[in-house]
Amino acid sequence: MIKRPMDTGLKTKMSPSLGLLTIANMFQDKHTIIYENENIKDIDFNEKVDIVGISITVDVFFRAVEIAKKYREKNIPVVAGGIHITANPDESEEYFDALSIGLAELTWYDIISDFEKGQLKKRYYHNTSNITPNSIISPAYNLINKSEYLYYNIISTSRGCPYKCNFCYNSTDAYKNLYISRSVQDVIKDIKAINNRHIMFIDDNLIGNPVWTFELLEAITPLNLKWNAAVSSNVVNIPNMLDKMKSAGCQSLFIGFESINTSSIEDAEKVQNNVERYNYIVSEIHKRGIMINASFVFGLDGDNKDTFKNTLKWIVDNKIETVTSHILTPYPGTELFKKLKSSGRIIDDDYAKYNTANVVFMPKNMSPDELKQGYLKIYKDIYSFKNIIKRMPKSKNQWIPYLLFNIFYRKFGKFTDFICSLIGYKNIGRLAALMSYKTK
Ligand code: B12
Ligand code: SF4
Repeated sequence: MIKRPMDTGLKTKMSPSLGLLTIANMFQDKHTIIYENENIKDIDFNEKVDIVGISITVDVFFRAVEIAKKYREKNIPVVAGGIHITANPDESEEYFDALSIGLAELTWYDIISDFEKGQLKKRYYHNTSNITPNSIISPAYNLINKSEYLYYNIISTSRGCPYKCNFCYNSTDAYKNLYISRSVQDVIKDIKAINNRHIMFIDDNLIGNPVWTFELLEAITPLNLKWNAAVSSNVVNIPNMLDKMKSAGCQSLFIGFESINTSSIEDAEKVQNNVERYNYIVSEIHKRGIMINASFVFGLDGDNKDTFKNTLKWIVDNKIETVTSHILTPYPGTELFKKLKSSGRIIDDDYAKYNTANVVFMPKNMSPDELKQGYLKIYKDIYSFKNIIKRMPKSKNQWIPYLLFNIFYRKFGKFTDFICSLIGYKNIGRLAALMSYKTK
């Protein structure tokens, strides 16, 4: 993983790859699986293996090519999969023996079967026409070395998103028509396998299918969990949803507000966001004692230099507990990428910079440097001591998780990273969860 200026080692050791653990679970009863993560330790290229699978996001594409080269020099076939390969397969073919385009659940069995027959094909596309909730496979949680990660208590309850914002991987060909929620019983099995009362649902949108969400909330309420999830901002339009979430143990919600400019929201084709209702959304969520992690993206066509100070003011005025900011990044294969490419606005094709901390396209109403500096400054300003104090939640119960995240993760991440290296990431993660949510 390529770190951004504000990232510390904590970011790289945050959680294991559910994509790789999913393919691991598909064959762990038949074959020996070795799960490697070079953010944690160097890859052992001398290990005797028959076939290698790599999970690839855009920022690590070139590193994945280097890794593949080393195995292929030893005649070990390499299969590439994951979001970037799925979104943008055409540029990748020459570097790998096979490409998995889409969900491993719908490609990996064929890949291994063809490999065993010596007939590995170049491309495997997922065919989602017959997909059912039970098609989705649980990750092999048993393979996680918990001491290496800050968190391992992550669950993906779905694939895809019902919305298709133009900057998101969900607007790419392979995901355009895909949104599926898993069976609630399978999700409960994952919760049991994780065996922790604090759970993070890492789906794109936990309320993509509200009927299903109510079913899930009903099923987890008796488990007495504390949990976090990402939802779209129209969560407040669904009667009872927030009440039900609260009573099922919801602690905080990640919401893609993206911009406080209506024209930027239109530019992103984010139809579910209504800027006029942002204050109301925040007050309804806060009223129920749920914290907000607001996500913003800067550089949309409606943004200019003033966007940064206006957004900062909105964040502080609304006492948003935590904020994740990004520079708009046209991931290859997305509708945004196609639009910027066709109008000659892509100015950097080094994918290692496509990690939302670099300007790789020509913004409309700012220079690339103004966008970059504005983004760096707003991050600093949001997490200045003055603004951390101003944003303090009203409820005392939330002070510990709030301060832990704002100060020990965002502000003094390097120090926290150092402490973690002394006493173990898992221990710090557990301690933080214990202090924040009184879980084990
Ligand atoms: C959790 C998460 C993180 C976590 C943990 C990452 C980790 N250790 O895996 C953290 C916070 C650390 C993180 C960091 C970043 N992330 Co992130 N993250 C996610 C998130 C929300 C969920 C990923 C997940 O676990 N999904 C569930 C698993 C089961 O799905 P999956 O990985 O896609 O795997 C399936 C298929 O892709 C396929 N598959 C995957 N790998 C393989 C391999 C083989 C061999 C095969 C056959 C199939 C296969 O089968 C799997 C099962 O169905 C996704 C959004 C999303 N919904 O996917 C973004 C996402 C992957 N992240 C993204 C980005 C950009 C980043 C960062 C660069 C952000 C940043 N600003 O720093 C960094 C660095 C990424 C990196 N190099 O690891 C983008 C990637 C865009 C792209 N086109 O590549 C995404 C899609 C978010 C978005 N909407 O844009 N991330
Ligand atoms: S709502 Fe979020 S996950 Fe869904 S398409 Fe838009 S940006 Fe992507």
